[in-house]
Amino acid sequence: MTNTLNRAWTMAARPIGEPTQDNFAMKESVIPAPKHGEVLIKTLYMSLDPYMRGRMRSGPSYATVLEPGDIMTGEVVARVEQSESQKYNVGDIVRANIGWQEWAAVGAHNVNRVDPNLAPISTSLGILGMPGMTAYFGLLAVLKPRAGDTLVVSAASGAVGAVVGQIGKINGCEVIGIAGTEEKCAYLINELGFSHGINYKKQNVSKELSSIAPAGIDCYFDNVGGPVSDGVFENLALKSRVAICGQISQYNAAETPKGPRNLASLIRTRTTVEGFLVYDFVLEHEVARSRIATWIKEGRLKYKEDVVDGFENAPTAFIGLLNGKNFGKLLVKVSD
Ligand code: NAP
Ligand code: FER
Repeated sequence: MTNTLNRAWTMAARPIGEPTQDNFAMKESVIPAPKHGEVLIKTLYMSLDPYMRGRMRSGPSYATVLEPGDIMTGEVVARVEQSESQKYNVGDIVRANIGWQEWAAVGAHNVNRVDPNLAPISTSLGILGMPGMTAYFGLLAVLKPRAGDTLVVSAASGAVGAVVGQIGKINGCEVIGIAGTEEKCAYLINELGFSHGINYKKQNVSKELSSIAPAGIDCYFDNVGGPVSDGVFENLALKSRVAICGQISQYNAAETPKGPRNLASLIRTRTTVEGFLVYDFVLEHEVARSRIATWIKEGRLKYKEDVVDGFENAPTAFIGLLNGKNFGKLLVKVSD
Protein backbone atom coordinates (compact mmCIF):
# COMPACT_ATOMS: atom_id res chain seq x y z
CA MET A 1 0.00 0.00 0.00
CA THR A 2 1.57 3.32 -1.06
CA ASN A 3 -0.73 5.64 0.89
CA THR A 4 -0.35 5.12 4.64
CA LEU A 5 -2.42 8.10 5.77
CA ASN A 6 -5.84 7.78 7.37
CA ARG A 7 -8.00 10.85 7.95
CA ALA A 8 -10.92 11.31 10.36
CA TRP A 9 -13.19 14.22 11.28
CA THR A 10 -13.57 14.75 15.00
CA MET A 11 -15.91 16.96 17.02
CA ALA A 12 -13.44 19.64 18.12
CA ALA A 13 -15.93 21.43 20.37
CA ARG A 14 -19.59 20.96 21.24
CA PRO A 15 -21.69 23.35 19.13
CA ILE A 16 -24.01 25.85 20.75
CA GLY A 17 -26.75 26.54 18.22
CA GLU A 18 -25.85 26.07 14.58
CA PRO A 19 -22.59 24.11 14.09
CA THR A 20 -19.71 25.94 12.39
CA GLN A 21 -16.44 24.73 10.85
CA ASP A 22 -14.73 25.38 14.21
CA ASN A 23 -16.73 22.54 15.76
CA PHE A 24 -14.87 20.04 13.55
CA ALA A 25 -11.19 19.10 13.30
CA MET A 26 -9.40 16.76 10.91
CA LYS A 27 -7.24 14.13 12.61
CA GLU A 28 -4.58 12.17 10.75
CA SER A 29 -3.21 8.78 11.71
CA VAL A 30 -1.53 5.77 10.15
CA ILE A 31 -3.83 3.32 8.38
CA PRO A 32 -4.27 0.51 10.91
CA ALA A 33 -3.27 -3.11 10.29
CA PRO A 34 -6.15 -5.59 10.71
CA LYS A 35 -5.74 -8.13 13.53
CA HIS A 36 -6.97 -11.72 13.48
CA GLY A 37 -10.73 -11.72 12.82
CA GLU A 38 -10.70 -8.18 11.44
CA VAL A 39 -10.98 -6.59 8.01
CA LEU A 40 -9.32 -3.40 6.79
CA ILE A 41 -11.94 -1.33 5.00
CA LYS A 42 -11.71 1.77 2.82
CA THR A 43 -14.63 4.20 2.79
CA LEU A 44 -16.32 4.76 -0.57
CA TYR A 45 -19.40 6.74 0.55
CA MET A 46 -20.12 8.25 3.93
CA SER A 47 -23.65 8.99 5.16
CA LEU A 48 -24.53 12.36 6.70
CA ASP A 49 -27.71 12.26 8.79
CA PRO A 50 -29.59 14.70 11.04
CA TYR A 51 -29.23 12.43 14.12
CA MET A 52 -25.53 13.27 14.18
CA ARG A 53 -26.42 16.74 15.51
CA GLY A 54 -28.02 14.99 18.50
CA ARG A 55 -24.83 13.05 19.18
CA MET A 56 -22.95 16.38 19.42
CA ARG A 57 -25.28 17.54 22.21
CA SER A 58 -24.97 16.55 25.87
CA GLY A 59 -28.07 15.21 27.66
CA PRO A 60 -30.24 12.09 27.63
CA SER A 61 -30.13 9.96 24.47
CA TYR A 62 -30.71 6.40 23.34
CA ALA A 63 -27.04 6.41 22.26
CA THR A 64 -23.67 7.51 23.63
CA VAL A 65 -23.00 11.20 23.07
CA LEU A 66 -19.75 12.49 21.61
CA GLU A 67 -17.07 14.13 23.72
CA PRO A 68 -14.72 16.76 22.24
CA GLY A 69 -11.96 14.96 20.31
CA ASP A 70 -14.14 11.95 19.45
CA ILE A 71 -14.54 10.91 15.81
CA MET A 72 -17.91 12.04 14.41
CA THR A 73 -20.44 9.19 14.46
CA GLY A 74 -21.62 7.73 11.18
CA GLU A 75 -22.08 4.85 8.82
CA VAL A 76 -20.09 4.26 5.62
CA VAL A 77 -20.18 1.89 2.70
CA ALA A 78 -16.69 0.54 2.15
CA ARG A 79 -14.55 -2.00 0.31
CA VAL A 80 -12.57 -4.72 2.06
CA GLU A 81 -8.88 -4.05 1.27
CA GLN A 82 -7.32 -6.68 3.54
CA SER A 83 -9.01 -9.55 5.32
CA GLU A 84 -7.94 -11.48 8.41
CA SER A 85 -11.38 -13.10 8.57
CA GLN A 86 -12.80 -16.10 6.73
CA LYS A 87 -16.12 -14.26 6.42
CA TYR A 88 -14.87 -11.61 3.96
CA ASN A 89 -12.65 -11.46 0.88
CA VAL A 90 -10.72 -8.54 -0.54
CA GLY A 91 -13.10 -6.56 -2.76
CA ASP A 92 -16.26 -7.33 -0.77
CA ILE A 93 -18.55 -4.34 -0.17
CA VAL A 94 -19.75 -3.73 3.38
CA ARG A 95 -21.54 -1.22 5.60
CA ALA A 96 -19.96 -0.27 8.92
CA ASN A 97 -20.34 2.28 11.71
CA ILE A 98 -16.76 3.54 11.65
CA GLY A 99 -17.64 7.24 11.86
CA TRP A 100 -16.35 10.00 9.58
CA GLN A 101 -13.22 8.14 8.58
CA GLU A 102 -11.42 7.04 5.42
CA TRP A 103 -10.04 3.75 6.71
CA ALA A 104 -10.68 1.40 9.64
CA ALA A 105 -9.77 -2.06 10.89
CA VAL A 106 -12.95 -3.64 12.26
CA GLY A 107 -14.04 -7.01 13.56
CA ALA A 108 -15.82 -8.99 10.82
CA HIS A 109 -18.88 -9.29 13.11
CA ASN A 110 -19.14 -5.49 13.13
CA VAL A 111 -19.64 -5.07 9.38
CA ASN A 112 -22.67 -5.91 7.24
CA ARG A 113 -22.37 -7.32 3.75
CA VAL A 114 -23.83 -5.19 0.94
CA ASP A 115 -25.13 -6.94 -2.17
CA PRO A 116 -23.90 -4.82 -5.13
CA ASN A 117 -26.37 -6.63 -7.43
CA LEU A 118 -29.41 -5.38 -5.50
CA ALA A 119 -28.92 -1.70 -6.36
CA PRO A 120 -26.02 0.82 -6.52
CA ILE A 121 -24.01 0.43 -3.30
CA SER A 122 -24.67 4.04 -2.20
CA THR A 123 -28.33 3.09 -1.64
CA SER A 124 -27.26 0.91 1.30
CA LEU A 125 -26.93 4.19 3.23
CA GLY A 126 -30.18 5.64 1.88
CA ILE A 127 -33.32 4.02 0.57
CA LEU A 128 -32.01 0.49 1.32
CA GLY A 129 -30.37 1.62 4.55
CA MET A 130 -31.27 3.37 7.79
CA PRO A 131 -33.43 6.15 6.24
CA GLY A 132 -35.38 3.67 4.09
CA MET A 133 -36.01 1.44 7.13
CA THR A 134 -37.17 4.50 9.08
CA ALA A 135 -39.70 5.39 6.38
CA TYR A 136 -40.96 1.82 6.01
CA PHE A 137 -41.52 1.10 9.72
CA GLY A 138 -42.56 4.60 10.73
CA LEU A 139 -45.28 4.44 8.13
CA LEU A 140 -46.38 0.80 8.10
CA ALA A 141 -45.81 -0.18 11.74
CA VAL A 142 -46.48 3.13 13.55
CA LEU A 143 -48.95 5.10 11.41
CA LYS A 144 -50.60 1.99 9.88
CA PRO A 145 -52.40 3.88 7.06
CA ARG A 146 -55.57 2.55 5.46
CA ALA A 147 -56.34 2.91 1.76
CA GLY A 148 -58.02 6.27 1.19
CA ASP A 149 -56.30 7.94 4.17
CA THR A 150 -54.84 11.40 3.70
CA LEU A 151 -51.16 11.24 4.64
CA VAL A 152 -48.98 14.30 5.27
CA VAL A 153 -45.19 14.06 5.44
CA SER A 154 -42.77 16.87 6.31
CA ALA A 155 -39.17 17.16 4.99
CA ALA A 156 -40.92 15.34 2.16
CA SER A 157 -38.17 15.46 -0.48
CA GLY A 158 -35.52 14.11 1.93
CA ALA A 159 -34.06 10.67 2.50
CA VAL A 160 -36.89 9.52 4.77
CA GLY A 161 -39.78 11.70 3.58
CA ALA A 162 -39.62 10.79 -0.11
CA VAL A 163 -39.84 7.07 0.76
CA VAL A 164 -42.69 7.63 3.23
CA GLY A 165 -44.81 9.38 0.60
CA GLN A 166 -44.17 6.78 -2.08
CA ILE A 167 -44.92 3.83 0.20
CA GLY A 168 -48.03 5.74 1.27
CA LYS A 169 -49.10 5.90 -2.36
CA ILE A 170 -48.44 2.16 -2.82
CA ASN A 171 -50.80 1.66 0.13
CA GLY A 172 -53.56 3.76 -1.43
CA CYS A 173 -53.10 7.02 0.48
CA GLU A 174 -53.57 10.51 -0.82
CA VAL A 175 -50.16 12.03 -0.12
CA ILE A 176 -49.37 15.66 0.69
CA GLY A 177 -45.69 16.61 1.05
CA ILE A 178 -44.27 19.66 2.81
CA ALA A 179 -40.85 20.92 1.72
CA GLY A 180 -38.72 24.07 1.69
CA THR A 181 -38.39 25.06 -2.00
CA GLU A 182 -40.50 25.26 -5.17
CA GLU A 183 -38.10 22.85 -6.86
CA LYS A 184 -38.55 20.27 -4.10
CA CYS A 185 -42.36 20.63 -4.23
CA ALA A 186 -42.38 20.25 -8.03
CA TYR A 187 -40.29 17.08 -7.67
CA LEU A 188 -42.77 15.60 -5.18
CA ILE A 189 -45.67 16.08 -7.58
CA ASN A 190 -44.04 15.53 -10.99
CA GLU A 191 -41.51 12.78 -10.19
CA LEU A 192 -42.88 11.02 -7.12
CA GLY A 193 -46.61 11.34 -7.84
CA PHE A 194 -47.64 13.08 -4.61
CA SER A 195 -51.06 14.78 -4.86
CA HIS A 196 -49.82 18.11 -3.44
CA GLY A 197 -46.65 19.86 -2.37
CA ILE A 198 -46.68 22.73 0.14
CA ASN A 199 -43.70 25.09 0.31
CA TYR A 200 -43.67 25.98 4.01
CA LYS A 201 -41.32 28.90 3.42
CA LYS A 202 -43.77 30.62 1.05
CA GLN A 203 -47.19 29.21 1.97
CA ASN A 204 -49.27 29.00 5.13
CA VAL A 205 -49.26 25.28 5.96
CA SER A 206 -52.45 25.33 8.02
CA LYS A 207 -54.48 27.28 5.43
CA GLU A 208 -53.22 25.17 2.52
CA LEU A 209 -54.08 21.94 4.30
CA SER A 210 -57.56 23.10 5.23
CA SER A 211 -58.31 23.83 1.57
CA ILE A 212 -56.61 20.70 0.14
CA ALA A 213 -57.99 18.30 2.79
CA PRO A 214 -61.13 19.80 4.38
CA ALA A 215 -62.02 16.42 5.93
CA GLY A 216 -58.71 16.51 7.82
CA ILE A 217 -55.39 14.67 7.91
CA ASP A 218 -55.55 11.00 8.94
CA CYS A 219 -51.79 10.33 9.20
CA TYR A 220 -48.94 12.75 9.82
CA PHE A 221 -45.32 11.56 9.50
CA ASP A 222 -43.44 14.31 11.32
CA ASN A 223 -39.80 14.86 10.43
CA VAL A 224 -39.48 18.48 11.46
CA GLY A 225 -41.63 19.72 14.39
CA GLY A 226 -41.83 23.49 15.03
CA PRO A 227 -44.14 25.82 13.07
CA VAL A 228 -44.66 23.32 10.19
CA SER A 229 -46.09 20.75 12.59
CA ASP A 230 -48.19 23.40 14.35
CA GLY A 231 -49.90 23.92 10.98
CA VAL A 232 -50.51 20.20 10.47
CA PHE A 233 -51.79 19.68 14.03
CA GLU A 234 -54.48 22.30 13.36
CA ASN A 235 -55.86 20.07 10.59
CA LEU A 236 -55.91 16.57 12.07
CA ALA A 237 -58.95 14.34 11.46
CA LEU A 238 -60.93 12.30 13.99
CA LYS A 239 -58.87 9.28 15.21
CA SER A 240 -55.80 10.56 13.37
CA ARG A 241 -52.29 9.21 14.00
CA VAL A 242 -49.02 11.15 14.24
CA ALA A 243 -45.61 9.48 14.09
CA ILE A 244 -42.82 11.55 15.60
CA CYS A 245 -39.83 10.54 13.51
CA GLY A 246 -37.69 13.67 13.78
CA GLN A 247 -37.80 17.31 14.91
CA ILE A 248 -35.07 18.77 12.73
CA SER A 249 -36.32 22.34 13.14
CA GLN A 250 -35.23 22.07 16.80
CA TYR A 251 -31.85 20.34 16.45
CA ASN A 252 -29.80 23.56 16.36
CA ALA A 253 -31.75 25.21 19.17
CA ALA A 254 -29.38 26.25 21.97
CA GLU A 255 -32.12 25.35 24.47
CA THR A 256 -34.92 22.82 23.96
CA PRO A 257 -38.10 24.90 23.68
CA LYS A 258 -40.83 24.26 26.21
CA GLY A 259 -43.99 22.71 24.83
CA PRO A 260 -45.83 21.08 23.09
CA ARG A 261 -48.14 24.03 22.65
CA ASN A 262 -51.23 23.23 20.62
CA LEU A 263 -52.38 19.86 21.88
CA ALA A 264 -55.87 20.83 23.09
CA SER A 265 -57.44 19.98 19.72
CA LEU A 266 -56.13 16.40 20.02
CA ILE A 267 -58.78 15.81 22.71
CA ARG A 268 -61.53 16.51 20.21
CA THR A 269 -59.86 14.50 17.45
CA ARG A 270 -58.77 11.56 19.71
CA THR A 271 -55.37 11.62 18.00
CA THR A 272 -52.62 9.12 18.84
CA VAL A 273 -49.06 10.52 18.84
CA GLU A 274 -46.20 8.01 18.91
CA GLY A 275 -42.44 8.48 18.76
CA PHE A 276 -40.30 5.68 17.35
CA LEU A 277 -36.71 4.73 16.56
CA VAL A 278 -35.70 2.85 13.44
CA TYR A 279 -33.82 0.37 15.64
CA ASP A 280 -37.09 -0.71 17.31
CA PHE A 281 -37.67 -2.84 14.19
CA VAL A 282 -34.16 -4.18 13.64
CA LEU A 283 -35.25 -7.82 13.47
CA GLU A 284 -37.50 -7.01 10.51
CA HIS A 285 -35.03 -4.80 8.56
CA GLU A 286 -34.00 -7.54 6.11
CA VAL A 287 -37.60 -8.21 5.07
CA ALA A 288 -38.16 -4.49 4.53
CA ARG A 289 -34.90 -4.15 2.57
CA SER A 290 -35.91 -6.84 0.11
CA ARG A 291 -39.44 -5.44 -0.30
CA ILE A 292 -38.04 -1.96 -0.97
CA ALA A 293 -35.51 -3.40 -3.46
CA THR A 294 -38.38 -5.11 -5.30
CA TRP A 295 -40.39 -1.88 -5.43
CA ILE A 296 -37.33 -0.07 -6.86
CA LYS A 297 -36.88 -2.79 -9.53
CA GLU A 298 -40.60 -2.56 -10.42
CA GLY A 299 -40.25 1.22 -10.84
CA ARG A 300 -42.70 1.89 -7.99
CA LEU A 301 -40.11 3.57 -5.75
CA LYS A 302 -37.74 6.28 -6.93
CA TYR A 303 -34.85 7.75 -4.99
CA LYS A 304 -32.66 10.82 -5.22
CA GLU A 305 -29.16 11.18 -3.83
CA ASP A 306 -27.27 14.40 -3.16
CA VAL A 307 -23.61 13.38 -3.44
CA VAL A 308 -20.93 15.80 -2.22
CA ASP A 309 -17.49 15.01 -3.54
CA GLY A 310 -14.51 14.86 -1.16
CA PHE A 311 -13.97 13.80 2.46
CA GLU A 312 -12.75 17.30 3.33
CA ASN A 313 -16.20 18.73 2.53
CA ALA A 314 -18.10 16.69 5.14
CA PRO A 315 -18.55 19.45 7.78
CA THR A 316 -19.86 21.99 5.23
CA ALA A 317 -22.28 19.43 3.81
CA PHE A 318 -23.48 18.49 7.30
CA ILE A 319 -24.09 22.13 8.29
CA GLY A 320 -26.09 22.49 5.04
CA LEU A 321 -28.23 19.41 5.83
CA LEU A 322 -29.56 21.16 8.95
CA ASN A 323 -30.52 24.14 6.76
CA GLY A 324 -32.23 22.32 3.89
CA LYS A 325 -29.35 22.70 1.39
CA ASN A 326 -29.52 19.01 0.47
CA PHE A 327 -31.99 17.73 -2.10
CA GLY A 328 -32.30 13.97 -1.51
CA LYS A 329 -30.21 11.61 0.60
CA LEU A 330 -26.98 13.39 1.55
CA LEU A 331 -23.79 11.37 0.95
CA VAL A 332 -20.11 12.21 0.79
CA LYS A 333 -18.16 10.44 -1.93
CA VAL A 334 -14.84 9.62 -0.32
CA SER A 335 -13.18 7.30 -2.82
CA ASP A 336 -13.81 5.60 -6.19
P1 NAP B 1 -33.46 14.90 4.96
O1 NAP B 1 -34.94 15.10 4.98
O2 NAP B 1 -32.83 14.25 3.80
O3 NAP B 1 -32.74 16.29 5.20
C1 NAP B 1 -33.15 17.14 6.20
C2 NAP B 1 -34.22 18.13 5.66
O4 NAP B 1 -34.91 18.71 6.74
C3 NAP B 1 -33.61 19.32 4.94
O5 NAP B 1 -33.25 19.06 3.62
C4 NAP B 1 -34.74 20.34 5.05
O6 NAP B 1 -35.60 20.20 3.92
C5 NAP B 1 -35.50 19.91 6.32
N1 NAP B 1 -35.36 20.96 7.33
C6 NAP B 1 -34.24 21.48 7.85
N2 NAP B 1 -34.51 22.45 8.73
C7 NAP B 1 -35.86 22.55 8.76
C8 NAP B 1 -36.77 23.39 9.49
N3 NAP B 1 -36.34 24.33 10.34
N4 NAP B 1 -38.09 23.22 9.29
C9 NAP B 1 -38.54 22.30 8.42
N5 NAP B 1 -37.73 21.48 7.70
C10 NAP B 1 -36.41 21.61 7.89
O7 NAP B 1 -33.07 14.11 6.29
P2 NAP B 1 -33.52 12.62 6.67
O8 NAP B 1 -32.31 11.81 6.85
O9 NAP B 1 -34.55 12.18 5.72
O10 NAP B 1 -34.18 12.83 8.10
C11 NAP B 1 -35.49 13.38 8.21
C12 NAP B 1 -35.92 13.37 9.67
O11 NAP B 1 -36.04 12.03 10.11
C13 NAP B 1 -34.95 14.05 10.61
O12 NAP B 1 -35.67 14.81 11.58
C14 NAP B 1 -34.24 12.90 11.29
O13 NAP B 1 -33.74 13.24 12.55
C15 NAP B 1 -35.36 11.88 11.35
N6 NAP B 1 -34.93 10.47 11.47
C16 NAP B 1 -35.42 9.76 12.54
C17 NAP B 1 -35.09 8.44 12.69
C18 NAP B 1 -35.68 7.66 13.82
O14 NAP B 1 -35.26 6.53 14.06
N7 NAP B 1 -36.67 8.21 14.53
C19 NAP B 1 -34.24 7.81 11.76
C20 NAP B 1 -33.78 8.57 10.66
C21 NAP B 1 -34.13 9.91 10.53
P3 NAP B 1 -36.53 21.43 3.45
O15 NAP B 1 -35.79 22.12 2.35
O16 NAP B 1 -37.76 20.75 2.98
O17 NAP B 1 -36.72 22.34 4.62
C1 FER C 1 -32.83 10.81 14.61
C2 FER C 1 -33.20 11.79 15.49
C3 FER C 1 -33.24 11.51 16.85
C4 FER C 1 -32.49 9.54 15.05
C5 FER C 1 -32.51 9.27 16.40
C6 FER C 1 -32.90 10.27 17.30
C7 FER C 1 -31.72 7.37 14.41
C8 FER C 1 -32.90 9.98 18.76
C9 FER C 1 -32.86 10.95 19.71
C10 FER C 1 -32.65 10.70 21.16
O1 FER C 1 -32.20 9.64 21.58
O2 FER C 1 -32.92 11.63 21.93
O3 FER C 1 -32.74 11.07 13.30
O4 FER C 1 -32.10 8.65 14.07
